Amino acid sequence: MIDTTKSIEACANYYGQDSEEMKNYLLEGEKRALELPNRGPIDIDSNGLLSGVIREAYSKYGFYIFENVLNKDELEDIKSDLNRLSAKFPTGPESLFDSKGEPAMNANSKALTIVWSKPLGDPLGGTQLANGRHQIKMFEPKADESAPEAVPLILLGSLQFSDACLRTYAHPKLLKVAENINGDDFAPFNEALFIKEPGIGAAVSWHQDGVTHWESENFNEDIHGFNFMAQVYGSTAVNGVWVVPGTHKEGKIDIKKLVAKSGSERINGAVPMICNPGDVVMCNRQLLHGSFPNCGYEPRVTVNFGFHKRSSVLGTQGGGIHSESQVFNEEIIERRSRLLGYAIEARKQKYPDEKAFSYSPFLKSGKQFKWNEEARQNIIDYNLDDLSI
Ligand SMILES: O=C(O)CCC(=O)C(=O)O
Ligand SMILES: [Fe+2]
Repeated sequence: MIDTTKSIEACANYYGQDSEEMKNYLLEGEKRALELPNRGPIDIDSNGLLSGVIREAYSKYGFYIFENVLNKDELEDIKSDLNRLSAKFPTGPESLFDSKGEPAMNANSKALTIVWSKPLGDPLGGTQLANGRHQIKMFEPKADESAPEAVPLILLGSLQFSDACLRTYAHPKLLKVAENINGDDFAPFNEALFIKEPGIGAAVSWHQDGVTHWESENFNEDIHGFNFMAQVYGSTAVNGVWVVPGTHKEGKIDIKKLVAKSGSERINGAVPMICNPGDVVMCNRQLLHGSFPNCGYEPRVTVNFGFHKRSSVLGTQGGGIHSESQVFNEEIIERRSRLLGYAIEARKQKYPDEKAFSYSPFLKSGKQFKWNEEARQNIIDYNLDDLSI
């Protein structure tokens, strides 16, 4: 586990008169997180069934930490793509050029690709962005003078920008988990990178992800799907996502009320996701979660990708957060699923000896994919079809 002693101290110091309280919150949260029985390797039996113990813990707490899923090579692969990508980030929110004056990595994108923030800011909290689901504004500590004016927080449509992320998307064990939770005809959601550099990385205010099914007569704990959160550098109390265990079963939560009851944005009972590099969290999208600005010393990059039950998206009017609101029909779901087809092929090219995941809908339709230059062109702006619910 990453030693956070120095980071907790440094982080608390940003919180002025609340610094002692922040320090205790971080320390106590870390302790309680480590006491939860919701971590371990992916355990799938010879029939392809995910262990009942894991399913129960996931259902009880709303998140489960799969340890050691991505090996060193895969992590290095992602890091090297990240380095290449960040060198080609636009110089700011309005810019189409990177720091060398060349076209930025997203210069031709029609879809939204980067969510920016001021350093250590909270760009979503208390705004109407994302359907107003981020109900409160988090404390925004003052970043160092040397910090850039704006920093990227979320990179959307990440599979078109990174082959390493595309390959991780097809990790056979993770897709097997998706199949167990959401059925063998599971559908994609969206993919993103959450980037939280030390001393500048922004907050993601407390929220629940789902937007469309809270009032559904079929409401249940899995109806808004889940996200995998793969940790490239690990994740700590200081830089990681915090969750309130069990809240995925409670319906839509009045976050303002909860914050008032807790006396501050340090919501009672919350715990951080504590991960080593290579761990992958499965997080229910209905779970109350959020992250503080990264005032510590360790970076966090999460390779995020989510999946739904087909019944949750088919025929549903999209929530309009990750894509224009439209009714998701078979055609859109099939089109959006091609990323799985390309990802599985891309992974086979890199890991020919690994047993590849086979996606049931492709078996049924006989659809075949090739990962090549043509496919690469084909996925530009694929995230315009994100199955946002
Ligand atoms: O990584 C974070 O800080 C926030 C992630 C999140 O909100 C999500 O994946 O839904
Ligand atoms: Fe979220």
